[in-house]
Amino acid sequence: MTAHDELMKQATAIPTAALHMYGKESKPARKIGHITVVASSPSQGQSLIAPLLNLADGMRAERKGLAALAPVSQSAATGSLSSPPLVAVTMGSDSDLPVLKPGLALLTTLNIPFHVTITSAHRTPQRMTDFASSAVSRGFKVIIAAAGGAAHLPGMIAASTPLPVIGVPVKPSIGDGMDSLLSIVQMPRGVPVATVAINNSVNAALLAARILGASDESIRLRLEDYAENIKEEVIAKAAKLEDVGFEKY
Ligand code: RP5
Repeated sequence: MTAHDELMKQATAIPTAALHMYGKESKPARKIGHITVVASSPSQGQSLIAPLLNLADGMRAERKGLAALAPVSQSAATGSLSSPPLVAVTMGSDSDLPVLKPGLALLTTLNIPFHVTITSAHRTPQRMTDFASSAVSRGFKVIIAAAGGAAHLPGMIAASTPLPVIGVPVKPSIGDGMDSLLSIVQMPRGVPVATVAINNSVNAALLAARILGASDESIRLRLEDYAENIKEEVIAKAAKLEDVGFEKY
């Protein structure tokens, strides 16, 4: 049994899939066939092919001796939403996670499915490159990348994908975070990284939502609701301040 037998088996189990094998001998990285999957919408298509992509990623990782990238449908990594993740959120270290949590919570509130993982630019460079270069085929539309210190992760991710990348500069344990900010924002021309303020994962989530909302009306409407809510919060605070005075507020 060859490595791709399981892939062929799973593909033929999809009623709307057709398998086209070229009759070539199987070798690493050689294209020996392709699979056509017919679906009624892009999201249905992504759901159908997600198990095949996960399997292919796992086979590739095993061949290269790497830890497999987490499957796109893994619920613990994708928040509480079951549809295929549109936003990939990655960070250089689990020590960045507390900074990202408010942004992840906001993506959940906005009903935007996301996938969250760790890809260190200097500790796991191959994993980072595999993650970025497979982001399009895994169905992601936007990437949020957080890093601190010599924060090269967002730029390196942007170098390996055509998707928009939003960088979150994380304030390190030493210093004020200006090193992270400048490392991410000062990308040389040709490889852009949209950079938010230091530790501002909420703005990263909102920017990702705005990018998706440009072509998705339901996300755009939820963003309008969000803007209305924060406006009302300020108006209520102003009314209270004017009512009770600054000392009692
Ligand atoms: C960067 O180094 C990470 O993004 C993190 O902000 C920083 C420190 O990482 P740890 O030493 O806490 O793992 O790669």
